[in-house]
Amino acid sequence: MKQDKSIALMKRSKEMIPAGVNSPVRAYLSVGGNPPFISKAKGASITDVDGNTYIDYVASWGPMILGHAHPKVVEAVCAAAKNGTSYGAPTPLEVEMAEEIISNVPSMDWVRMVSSGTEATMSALRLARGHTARSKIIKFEGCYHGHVDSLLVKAGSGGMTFGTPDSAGVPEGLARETLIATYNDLASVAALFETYPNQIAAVIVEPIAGNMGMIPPVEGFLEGLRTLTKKGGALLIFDEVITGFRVGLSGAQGLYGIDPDLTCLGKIIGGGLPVGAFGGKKEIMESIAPLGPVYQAGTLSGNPLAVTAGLTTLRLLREEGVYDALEEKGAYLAGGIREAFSAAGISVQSHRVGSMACNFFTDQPVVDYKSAKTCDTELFSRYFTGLLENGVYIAPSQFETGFVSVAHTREDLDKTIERVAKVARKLR
Ligand code: HOZ
Repeated sequence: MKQDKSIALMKRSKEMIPAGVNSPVRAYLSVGGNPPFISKAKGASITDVDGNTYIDYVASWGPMILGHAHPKVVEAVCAAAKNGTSYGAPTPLEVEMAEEIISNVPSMDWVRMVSSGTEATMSALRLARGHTARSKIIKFEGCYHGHVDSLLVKAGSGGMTFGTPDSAGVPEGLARETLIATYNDLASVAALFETYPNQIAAVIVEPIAGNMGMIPPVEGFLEGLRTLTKKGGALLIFDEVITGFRVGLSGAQGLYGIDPDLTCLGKIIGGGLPVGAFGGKKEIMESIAPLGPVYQAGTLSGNPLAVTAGLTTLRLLREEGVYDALEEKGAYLAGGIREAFSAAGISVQSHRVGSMACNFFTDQPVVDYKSAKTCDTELFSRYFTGLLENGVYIAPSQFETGFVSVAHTREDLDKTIERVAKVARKLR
């Protein structure tokens, strides 16, 4: 694989940008090698500056559910840009976006747009604390909710990949307010409610964990969280930044039939532009400024370009059969990959919900952080490098999720399965 231009760019970049990248996992430190610098993407393919083209399952870490540069999204964004790119004032587009979100996600009576998933979780936490007048929160080991101080405790994603789940720079006093429970283990949550009565403002959870690899909730886990939070007077916050509009129009909460108090969204609702949103029950959202005492604001919130890309995406997702097709493609690919691993005699735990999937290189069932950590990350690195060299682009970490898009064709999926089989045979 030719990489001269990417290597030269990395060299230049490292002179100015920490590790040459603007987000840690992109540096490829855990898998080795030089990250390809991307110059363009179209449909299910992504192309680097050296002219290598890959079948893409990163999908910009989730947003590109329609594939890259969808003609209708591109056209809408170009048209919107001609009317100006930011006003810092209300726009009709934001009203349409709020209607679109609320009509699809029944637990959200009200919503506010922000500019990233991190901003959404940060604001939802502050709101939960302000609304309940309590300061402690419960999060799950290995869940990642953006790089919010209170949430960078036992965090997944880059924290897990690089062995730094507790970030330096988070004041001890703040970290103490973050209580850690075990994903898929209700007893660990119940114990915290017992130890800290009337002190817990909220439980925040990825209803399908997507940042310690992809781990679905076990039966009864989310229902149990709903019961425990109600009983403990705490809010239940669903971080659906990854799962929102990914596993269905009403996200994981629709899939599993749960009614959280607050929901955080991002990724897909921005159609590939920077966006986030948080929302939920009206009586809680009324605490937000200027109606209530919880302050939250943003110069680029509701940005017309981002909202246009998001709205166009959401409307296309509403078309008949989109999620059935995603389910079908996800199942076909996961089935083919499972067979390829089995034929090669490699033990993996294959997880999939709709178009989200992950293969853990371990023979143990993976249900939480501890079991995810049993993976052979060295083997994953060899797998990753093999796929990259064979034109398949997956996330450069065992602890991330892969995404299939509307744009992946049967031919793309077959090619992928073939290449996985080839790489898997060499892993033994
Ligand atoms: N935290 C993101 C994955 N869960 C990575 C984002 C990026 O590097 O673009």
